Amino acid sequence: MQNLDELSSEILSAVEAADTTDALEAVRIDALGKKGRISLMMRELGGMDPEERKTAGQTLNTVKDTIAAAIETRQAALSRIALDARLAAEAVDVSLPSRPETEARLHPLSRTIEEVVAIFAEMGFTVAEGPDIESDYYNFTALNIPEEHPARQEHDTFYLPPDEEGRRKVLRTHTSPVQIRTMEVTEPPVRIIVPGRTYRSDHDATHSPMFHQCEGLVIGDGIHMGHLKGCLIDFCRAFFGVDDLPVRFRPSYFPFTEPSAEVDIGCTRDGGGLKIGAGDDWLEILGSGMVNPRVLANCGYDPEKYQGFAFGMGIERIAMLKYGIPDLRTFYDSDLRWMRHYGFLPFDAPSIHAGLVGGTV
Ligand code: 2U9
Repeated sequence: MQNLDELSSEILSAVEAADTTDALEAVRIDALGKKGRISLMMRELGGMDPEERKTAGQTLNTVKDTIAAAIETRQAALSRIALDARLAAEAVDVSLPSRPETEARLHPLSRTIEEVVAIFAEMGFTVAEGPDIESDYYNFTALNIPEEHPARQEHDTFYLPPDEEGRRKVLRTHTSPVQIRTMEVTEPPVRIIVPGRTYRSDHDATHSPMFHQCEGLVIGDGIHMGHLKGCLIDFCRAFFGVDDLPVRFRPSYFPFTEPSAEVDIGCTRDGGGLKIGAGDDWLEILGSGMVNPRVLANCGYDPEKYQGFAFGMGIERIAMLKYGIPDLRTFYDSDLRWMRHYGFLPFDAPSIHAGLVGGTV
């Protein structure tokens, strides 16, 4: 078996020397393939006498197993080497500075929502979201807008086809259902703002069938109109960047709030253009009010124990006023020239500390 020892070490050296998967496969075929050198020796066992065949067979099998194991080990090593080479070739230097983005723009509506969120976040509000498709209960009934109430027609609701039981879902006409859903699952205190898409069947220069609102809700023990006024005066001044902006609260009516107030800011229209923050004219910005006790009770809150205030604003409207965008319909045109004019650089995030005012470029 001297020959076999030599053959075995020759093959094992060839295994070690194989530096590609293909070379290794060639060594395997040469040794263990159908016509391989070890396989041919296996065949020769047939011509031996039984005793000799037994010893030679055992030795050959051991050699064969050793070679097979060596091939497997080498294959694993080659795979590891190949993977290391690939990882090195595909390595990304994560410490490189990002490429300055020159083409992309943030839509003024996204920017305005970011600004509103930043201001209220500073006051301790968190953002809540909910479904665009709502049940009649969450969009109307829970908000003290009963069946046959004129508000249901005023809102020009988009209704979906009725289900088997005749119930019609609606595209939410305001984000208020999210506040109802939040109250149902939260114990006071509550301090949320709810930005999102809303839908009403209305289309002209100042109305779009889909538009964006941001509503807010504060519930707690002893919340009163003074909290509402302080919160919304601070918001208006931060949003328009005018520290002494005049803010006026004008009595109004909403079924979900009592008492209710519309919020105006001081402006002037002298000389044709609109200037916010000075003059003797007023501009409506927000609706607001103390949450109607019936709405609190609908959500399982005891109105004797908890009070709250709520408010709502149209995002398109405040964006148009702040950024001088004259026509609401242009928001949805996907016009790249318009985006280059009114859009914002994507990395230019608004913050209270930076004064919120980012430059248009
Ligand atoms: C709950 C209780 C009260 C949300 C409110 C307004 C007043 C309001 C309009 C502004 C312009 C809608 O986009 S707009 O047309 N909104 O005037 N919204 S109070 O009151 C709520 C909401 C939820 C549970």
